[in-house]
Amino acid sequence: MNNAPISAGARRRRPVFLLIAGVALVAALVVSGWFVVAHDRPDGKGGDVAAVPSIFPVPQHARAEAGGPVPLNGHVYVVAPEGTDQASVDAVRDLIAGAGGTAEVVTTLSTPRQGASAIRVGTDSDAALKALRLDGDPEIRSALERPEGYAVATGTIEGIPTAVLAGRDNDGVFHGVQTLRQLLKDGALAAVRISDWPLTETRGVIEGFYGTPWSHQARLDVIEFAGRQKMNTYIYSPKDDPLLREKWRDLYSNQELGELRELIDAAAANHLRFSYALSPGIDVCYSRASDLDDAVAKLESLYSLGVRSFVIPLDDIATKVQCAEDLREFGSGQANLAKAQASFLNDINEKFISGKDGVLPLETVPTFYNGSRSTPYKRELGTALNPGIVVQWTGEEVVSHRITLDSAKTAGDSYGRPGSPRDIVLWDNYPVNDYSQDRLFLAPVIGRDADLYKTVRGIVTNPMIEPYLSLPAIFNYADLSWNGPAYHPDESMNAALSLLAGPDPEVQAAVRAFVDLNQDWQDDELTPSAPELRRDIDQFWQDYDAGRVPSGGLKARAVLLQRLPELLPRMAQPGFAQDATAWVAASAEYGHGVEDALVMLEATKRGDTASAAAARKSAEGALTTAAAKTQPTLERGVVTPVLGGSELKSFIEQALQRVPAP
Ligand code: LOG
Repeated sequence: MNNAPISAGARRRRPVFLLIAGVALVAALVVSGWFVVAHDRPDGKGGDVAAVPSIFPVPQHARAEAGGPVPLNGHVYVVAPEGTDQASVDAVRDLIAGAGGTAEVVTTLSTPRQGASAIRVGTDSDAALKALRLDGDPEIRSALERPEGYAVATGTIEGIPTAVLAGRDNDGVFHGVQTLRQLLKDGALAAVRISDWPLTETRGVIEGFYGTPWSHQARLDVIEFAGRQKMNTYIYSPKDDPLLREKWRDLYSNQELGELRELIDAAAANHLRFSYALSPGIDVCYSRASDLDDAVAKLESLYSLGVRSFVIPLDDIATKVQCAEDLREFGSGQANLAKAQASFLNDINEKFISGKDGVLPLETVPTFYNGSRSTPYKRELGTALNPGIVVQWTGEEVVSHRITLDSAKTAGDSYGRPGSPRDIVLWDNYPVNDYSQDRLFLAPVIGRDADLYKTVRGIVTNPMIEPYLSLPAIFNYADLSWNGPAYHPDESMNAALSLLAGPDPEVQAAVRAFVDLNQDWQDDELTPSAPELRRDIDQFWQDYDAGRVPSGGLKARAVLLQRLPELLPRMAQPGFAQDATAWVAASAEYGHGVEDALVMLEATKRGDTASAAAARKSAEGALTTAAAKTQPTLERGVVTPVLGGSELKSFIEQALQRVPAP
């Protein structure tokens, strides 16, 4: 895979197969708590903060209003002028139905019936805001001046309780609906005044990993989830889809085009841009006219399906030009590779992107896509590449544990021209697990500077091979990229897990116990492995060694883990449990083993050697069963699911060592 500069030790657990593949390549080529004390309020002014429901991503400004809530469980007018975004109107309707009310969609409303309420939705809300005497509100004005901005305000208009949802544009309206959803409780919308907008232009998911690509259904589900969290981008770039890389020149069959169209339409309905990433670098000849034509033809086929955003990733390819023509035209060496790539990308930009209406700036992933310091490659690319082309960058490392504003700024300079930094989108390699497919990364996203938005154009997350297990991190990235300064990893993760688990407290507890086991991100000290479990284990040994009756925490956890296979499928998002099947089964098996170990220790203390021996046998059996290879992978066959730092396994082994074998 990557033969670009992966610094040694950057990814300690990166399996050998990926490195081998790389070498081969070179050679060949919340729901969340209601009324939980609120969020950051940059304004820091008045209002009953405690009464604002938690909203994720955290809005720029949110305050409670004095007027009462807006009931949605009776007759509710949805006042949506002609041309109002249909997806938003539909979502508002669903919201009202969910609250037990009846929606009546109208384009204007002057004499509402008494006892009804209204939601006024649209991009032209001056009159409605004026009726609430908010047309001069500076925060609302700010929101409505910014792309994707929106405001939500409640009060009384024409004598009935009304919520105004004003969008700067249709995206803003749609984001506002997602906020409304979180304002709903007991059939009514909380009385609030919210002014909100995103701090970064591009916020999304890049399906950019090696291994089994996501299913069509998973993509549709992730797109919907991302839209609800106010993301705006899904980049289609699975490494193991042959038509994107190995067979990049081939055009899609009609059936494939049909599926792609469905994704593109779903993205549009959820206010995400579907961004198509064509990776010709494996065997492209940068100076060959027919290769340029083939690339453009492929992009055209996607354009005609409605795609308006394109990426040409050149990561994980040979670090030198490969064909005789290129060698003649550009010469060998890394700087010359940059020259060749810039020439090819500039041509695509000129021939395809710039002539088309409504197409977003072309993006690329350089072959040397990490590190911020200037190098001959970066300098050449920075100078030669059209300044309008955006560069995706992964931080100082391929998988970067920390990403700072300074480093992102330096990268912008290094990939740009003197005095004119390049626009950078952060391709963030978390929670991707293609280099460690036996593990899950379920810790919150940490270690990214809150003010990255000051320099990066956007942030996209490269997720795990397991789509539904990636949703918690996607939720975090939505929060981080919308409003970095208000992003709190634990609060965001807590809200994400509540949303995915649904309301059942037993299921909530099960999800959290499972997530606790999968915190460890490459030994990062900010994601300590299984913190809750370790607390229980430490407590147990303290009690045990002091001759006290154990407090029971570890036993209760072991019992809960055994119930995971039954509890997790009851989550609001059952795909999470489905994706986690192998890890859940291992957790349950270890749960058995821990309980057996506890029985064994206790029986030994009592001098009941027969019971101790039976429990030992059972614990040993659990260790064997849990070590079974049960998780299928694309390139490595079936692997043993690993849980964090193997704390459960270590506990059982330690217990077995403490008790003399019969
Ligand atoms: C690949 C990516 C892969 C990731 C993590 C980039 C730009 N490219 O080393 O497809 O998922 O590492 O293994 C990569 O990150 N190359």
